[in-house]
Amino acid sequence: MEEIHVTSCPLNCWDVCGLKVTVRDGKVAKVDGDETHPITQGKICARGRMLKERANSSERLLYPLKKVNGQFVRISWEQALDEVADKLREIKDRYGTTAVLHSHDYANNGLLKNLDKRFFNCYGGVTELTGSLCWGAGIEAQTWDFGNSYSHAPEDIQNSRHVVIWGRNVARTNMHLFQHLLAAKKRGTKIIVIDPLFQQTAQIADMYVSVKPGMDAFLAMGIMKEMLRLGLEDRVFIARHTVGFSDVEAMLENITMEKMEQLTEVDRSVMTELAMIYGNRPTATYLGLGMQRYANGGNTIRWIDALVAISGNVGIPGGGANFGNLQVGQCFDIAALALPKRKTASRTFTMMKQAEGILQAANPEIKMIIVTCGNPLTQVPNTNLVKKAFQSVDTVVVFEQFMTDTAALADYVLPVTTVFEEEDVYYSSMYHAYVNYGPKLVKPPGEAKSDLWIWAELAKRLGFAADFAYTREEFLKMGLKPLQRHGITLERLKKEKHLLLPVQPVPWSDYRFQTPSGKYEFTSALAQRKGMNGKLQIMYPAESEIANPLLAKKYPYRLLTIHPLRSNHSQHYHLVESIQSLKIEVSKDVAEDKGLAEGDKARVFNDRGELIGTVKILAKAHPKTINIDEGQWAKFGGSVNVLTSDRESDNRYGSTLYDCLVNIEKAEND
Ligand SMILES: Nc1nc2c(c(=O)[nH]1)N[C@H]1C(S)=C(S)[C@@H](COP(=O)(O)OP(=O)(O)OC[C@H]3O[C@@H](n4cnc5c(=O)[nH]c(N)nc54)[C@H](O)[C@@H]3O)O[C@H]1N2
Ligand SMILES: Nc1nc2c(c(=O)[nH]1)N[C@H]1C(S)=C(S)[C@@H](COP(=O)(O)OP(=O)(O)OC[C@H]3O[C@@H](n4cnc5c(=O)[nH]c(N)nc54)[C@H](O)[C@@H]3O)O[C@H]1N2
Ligand code: SF4
Ligand SMILES: [Mo]
Repeated sequence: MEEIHVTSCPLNCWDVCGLKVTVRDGKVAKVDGDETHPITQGKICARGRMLKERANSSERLLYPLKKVNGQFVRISWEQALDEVADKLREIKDRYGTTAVLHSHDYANNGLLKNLDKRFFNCYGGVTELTGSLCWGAGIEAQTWDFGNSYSHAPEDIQNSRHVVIWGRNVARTNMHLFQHLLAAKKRGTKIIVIDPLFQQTAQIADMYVSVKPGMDAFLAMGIMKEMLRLGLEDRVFIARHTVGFSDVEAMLENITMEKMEQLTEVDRSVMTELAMIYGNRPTATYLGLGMQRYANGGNTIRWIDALVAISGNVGIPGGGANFGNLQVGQCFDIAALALPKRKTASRTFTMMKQAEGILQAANPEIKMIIVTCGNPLTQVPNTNLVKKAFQSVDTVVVFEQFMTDTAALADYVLPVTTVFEEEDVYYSSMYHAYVNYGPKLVKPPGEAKSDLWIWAELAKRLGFAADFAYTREEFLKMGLKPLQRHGITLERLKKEKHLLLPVQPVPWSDYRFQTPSGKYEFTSALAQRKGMNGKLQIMYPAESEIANPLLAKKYPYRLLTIHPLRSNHSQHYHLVESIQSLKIEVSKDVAEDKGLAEGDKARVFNDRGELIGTVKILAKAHPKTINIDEGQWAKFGGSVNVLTSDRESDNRYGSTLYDCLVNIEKAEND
C-alpha cells in the first residue's frame, strides 16, 4: 500500500520546508517537497530528503542501553526509567534539583519539544543553559537596538532596490532565499555579498566584498562615515525615531577612513559605493550568523543595524536588518507548555561555557546530565574540555536516535523517534512565518519512543504524573491557544497543512520600537541597565593580531568553521559516505606559505587541540583564512570544535566559534 502525506521538515534550518512523504507498506519510501507550500514551493535540499535514511537506517538506536563495565548492554524500558527516576529522586533529596544539568540545543523545530522544560520545571528546576552557540550575540544586539529581532516577510524582497547578503551562506544554508535572489536578479535588483569566503551566493552577486573576518563593524563604520560625508543619511528618521545618534557621530569623527581600510582590508572606494547603495533606498540587508560568532560579535551586529537605521532602511518595504525573526516563535504559548513558575530552584550556565560550569560547579556539584536534541561532544566549542566535563559526572543520560559521540559517552542511552514517527507542528524563528503540521506517518522501529513519552513516564515515577496527563493533541492546543483569535487552530492546521502566523511583514513600520525609550537606540538603555556600556564601540576579535599579537604570531591563520552543505550540523555525516573525512580548506596564500598542495594531508592545531585532514585550496578566499566545516564525527576525523574557544561574545549571549587562530603544517601521508 502506498500513501502520500504532507508534513514538515523538522531540521534546525532557516527554511522549515513543507514535505511530501511517500509511505509504502508502513515505511517511509520517499521524501519530496510539497509544491503547495507558499514559501518552499516543492523545493527541498538533500538534508531534507535524507530524513528517509535517518528514519530507516540500520544504525538507529532501537532499545534502551546501559553502560556496564564500559560496554553498552540492552535493558528494558522499565529498568531504564526506574533507574533514571531513582537517581533523579535521590539527587533531589541529597543535593537539590540543580545538581542536574539539562544540556540541549535546537535539533528539532517541533513545538512539543518545549515539553522538556515542563519536565525539568515540575521536577523542581535544574541547571539550565542560557545564550546560544548559534545566534545569541546577534539576537541580544538587535534587542538592544530595536527591542527585538524581527525580519521582513520573504516576499518583501520584491520591493528592494538592492539586497546586501552580509555573512550568510545563502545558497548553502537558506535555499529559498537563494531562489528569491535569483528572481530578484532577473528583475534587475542589485545583489551585494559581503563574506571572507567566495561562496556560491557570491557567484550571482553584482558586487562581492571580501572582508577580513571579524572586522565587519569597521566596514559598516566606513560606509556610515562616507554616507555622512555625502549627506545620504535619513535625517528625518534619525531625528524622529532614534536616540544616541550624536554618540555615533562622535565615534565616526575619531576614526579615519585609512584606519578602516587597513582594519577591514577593503578599499575606501568600495565603502563609498556601498554608502551610495544604502542611500539609494530601499536596500534590504540579510545578516547571517557569520560575523557575530566573534568576541566582538554583538557590537558588529549593532554597527550594521546602525547603518541600516541611519540610511533610513528600517520599517520600510524592501528594507530591514533581517537577522532573526523572533515574532514567529512569540506567536505560541511556550509558557503554557513549559510551566516556568513551577520551578523552585534554578541555576544557569551559558551554552558556551557548559563544560567549565560542570567542572567548577559547587553547592551542588553536577551529579547528572540529561542531553536532549543536542550533540554537545561535536557541537559545543572546546571539545576536549567538554569531553573531560561530561566524563567527570556520575550519570549522563542521552535521548538519541543514533550512537553519536555524545551518546557514546553516556551511562544511559534512550532511543527516540524521528520526525515521521510522532505528531507535532513545526516553525522556525529564522526566516518565514508559516507553521507546518507534521502527522505521525509510521511506527517507530524497535522500542524507540518519543521524547514526550519518556518525560511522561519519568514524571509518573517522580510524583508529577498529572502535569503530563494530556494527549499530544491537548498539548498542541495549549501551545496554539493564542492563535485561536486569529483563526489558527489545530483542526485547520491539520486540514490545510501550513498556515501563515499573524506577524508583521514589514516590522517596525509603525516606528514603535520595543526599547526602553520606544525609539531605535544607537546607545542602548537596556545594555546600561545590564551594567554594560550601551554605546557602540571599537572592538576586535579576541584572537587577532590587534587584541593578542603574541597568539597571532604563534597561530597566524584564522579558522572559520562554517555549516556543512550535505549535513545539518552532525546529523547526516554517518549516512553519506562521501563526507566521511575531514576537509581542510585553505586560502591560496596559506597553501603557498606552507608548501601545501591540493590533496596533501595537513595538521591544524592550536593550544586547545589538533586535527588532521586533507587540503583543498580555495580559489577565492580572504588571505590567511582556513575553513573546516563543523559537525564531523570523531570516527570520521573529528569535530572542528577541538580547536574552537568557549569564550562568550561581548554581550555574553553568543559564541565565538569563528574567532579562532590556528597554525597548519603538512602531515605525513599514510
Ligand atoms: N546546509 C546546511 N544548512 C543549514 C545548516 C547546516 O548545518 N547545513 N544549519 C542551519 C542553522 S542551525 C543555522 S544557524 C544557519 C546558519 O546559516 P549561515 O548564517 O549561512 O551560517 P554559516 O555557515 O555560519 O555561514 C555564514 C557565512 O558567514 C561567513 N563569515 C564568517 N565569518 C565572517 C565575518 O567575519 N564576516 C562576514 N561578513 N562573513 C563571515 C562565512 O564565510 C559563511 O559564508 O544555517 C542553517 N542551514
Ligand atoms: N564549530 C562550530 N560549531 C557549531 C556551529 C558552527 O557553525 N561551527 N554551529 C552551531 C549552531 S548554529 C548550532 S544551531 C548548533 C547545533 O548543535 P546541535 O543541535 O547539538 O547539533 P545537531 O548535529 O543538530 O545534533 C543534534 C542531535 O539531536 C538528535 N536529535 C534530532 N532530533 C531529535 C529529537 O527529536 N529528540 C532528541 N532527543 N534528539 C534528537 C540528532 O540525532 C543529533 O545527534 O551547533 C553549533 N556548533
Ligand atoms: S534542511 Fe532546510 S532546506 Fe533542507 S528540507 Fe529541511 S527545511 Fe528545507
Ligand atoms: Mo544554528
